[in-house]
Amino acid sequence: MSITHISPAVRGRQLVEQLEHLLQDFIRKQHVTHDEYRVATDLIIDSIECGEKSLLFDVFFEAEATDVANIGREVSPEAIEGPFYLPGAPVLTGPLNVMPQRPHEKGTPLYFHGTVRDPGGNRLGGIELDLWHADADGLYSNIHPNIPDYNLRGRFYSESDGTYQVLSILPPPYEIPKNGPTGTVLRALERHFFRPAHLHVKLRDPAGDYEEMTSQLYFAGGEYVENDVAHAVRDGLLITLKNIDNLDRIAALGLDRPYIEAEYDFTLAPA
Ligand code: MBD
Ligand code: FE
Repeated sequence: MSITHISPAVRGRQLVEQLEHLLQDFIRKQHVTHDEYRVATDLIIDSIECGEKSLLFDVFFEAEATDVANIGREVSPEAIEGPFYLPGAPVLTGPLNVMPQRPHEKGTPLYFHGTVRDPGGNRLGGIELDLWHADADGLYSNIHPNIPDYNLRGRFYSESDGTYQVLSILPPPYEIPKNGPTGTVLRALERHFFRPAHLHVKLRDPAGDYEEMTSQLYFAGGEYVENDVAHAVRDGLLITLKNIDNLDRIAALGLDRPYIEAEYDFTLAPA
């Protein structure tokens, strides 16, 4: 809100100039040598060339940018997108959507559901949910090798009563690749490499009446929730999981074993 009266061009110039001065001061004050400077630029080039995309930056800085986006925000909070979103995921068929997966996809079945509403509490049908997450080995399709394209990436729509439901598997904590440039930096800092288990989801309104948003949901009490290497967990993004072993409920979802239920309601901002 506060910066909308500045044109993007002026805003861009102000940001770049301030960052320029910040880094110039840093180099002078820290006596950064020419060799050290080149180590830094090589690291950035390597991280992109080896396919880590924005991982290096997202681990260190994306959470701050989403905190800024959430200042004064009264609808569902935004969260970091991370480096591994991919547009064009398969469109699923509801009302019980099933995420694209291999025939015997490893992992505990996950039933993720909830309701999409406007700020007045009215239920919103026809909202697209674009969901992506890691497999049981903590790997993302289209990023890590030997996984079918778009595995565990899918798009589906809220029903006319605003509800959505999708079947997938529960992802484990995510480990930042140890052998890449981002891993090298984390090792040098003596940090661990883990993010808590999470679901990424974008919501968009094909009719254009509501703002697109990017969320990321974590599981209360899970490993690394309290010490995410990307420091991105926030209260409004935590889901309490339920273990479901009732045979009727298992059968109703077409499953053959106990599953985990995760519920999260979204409120969208008018466009
Ligand atoms: C992820 O899945 C992610 O969400 C972030 C921010 C960084 C690395 C991997
Ligand atoms: Fe992720």
